[in-house]
Amino acid sequence: MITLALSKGRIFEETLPLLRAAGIEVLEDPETSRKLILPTNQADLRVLVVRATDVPTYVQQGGADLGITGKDTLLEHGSDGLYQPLDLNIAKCRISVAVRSDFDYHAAVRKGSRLTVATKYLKISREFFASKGVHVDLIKLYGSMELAPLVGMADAIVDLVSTGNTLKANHLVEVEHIMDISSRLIVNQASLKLKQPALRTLIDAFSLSLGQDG
Ligand code: PRT
Ligand code: MG
Repeated sequence: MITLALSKGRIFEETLPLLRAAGIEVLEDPETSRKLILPTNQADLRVLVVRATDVPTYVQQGGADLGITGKDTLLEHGSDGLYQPLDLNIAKCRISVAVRSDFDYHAAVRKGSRLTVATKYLKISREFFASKGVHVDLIKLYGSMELAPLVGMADAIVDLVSTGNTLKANHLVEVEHIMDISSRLIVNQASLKLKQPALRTLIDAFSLSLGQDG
């Protein structure tokens, strides 16, 4: 049995066409089903539905043989013991610094001001600001980071941006583009050895449907 960990929402939606191209159909819809283990049309492949931030943990611990996760989640979590054969180029966005439109971020940086930054990406933020030599106090949030500058809790946020509509709706502007983000296939290294033929076939099928060499 091969177990694939996916999160509901955009990653699941954008993974379906890749699975379909490999001849795999997930037999239940995670948005309507209450099941956390979904069967597929392949008797030896099942899908686990887990929180996006838990996908690397499931794969690392062997609860799943492989999974699909954002580069943001992977960088925050760490990728020890994970084999990363493919960038699937799905769920694309960027991770950026944003501030209230009336806050002069570049002037604050030039002056060497200490900035308060709200984010769920502590590691990415710490590394980014350290590389710029900017001193920051980080506030960990689990969602709706956009609120923090609006209520005076932070000077800036570090968050994912795709269309930019969420920032715009909250009168925030992007002032730094930290990095581009897409989702990766991650594989448990022990599984790769123990279940080599089946996993290789699956990785190759993903790779083929992307039109790249794996
Ligand atoms: O939402 P939940 O708390 O359940 O979990 P999650 O946020 O961890 O999962 P999910 O499914 O929302 O995101 C999973 C992965 O999708 C992320 O780790 C990213 O790799 C990727 N992804 C791609 C995004 C976006 N695009 C995205 N736009 N994840 C989140 N967003 C959010 C962003 O945080 C912001 O609130 O959408 C908002 C901005 O979107 P725009 O289009 O208004 O700019
Ligand atoms: Mg989300």
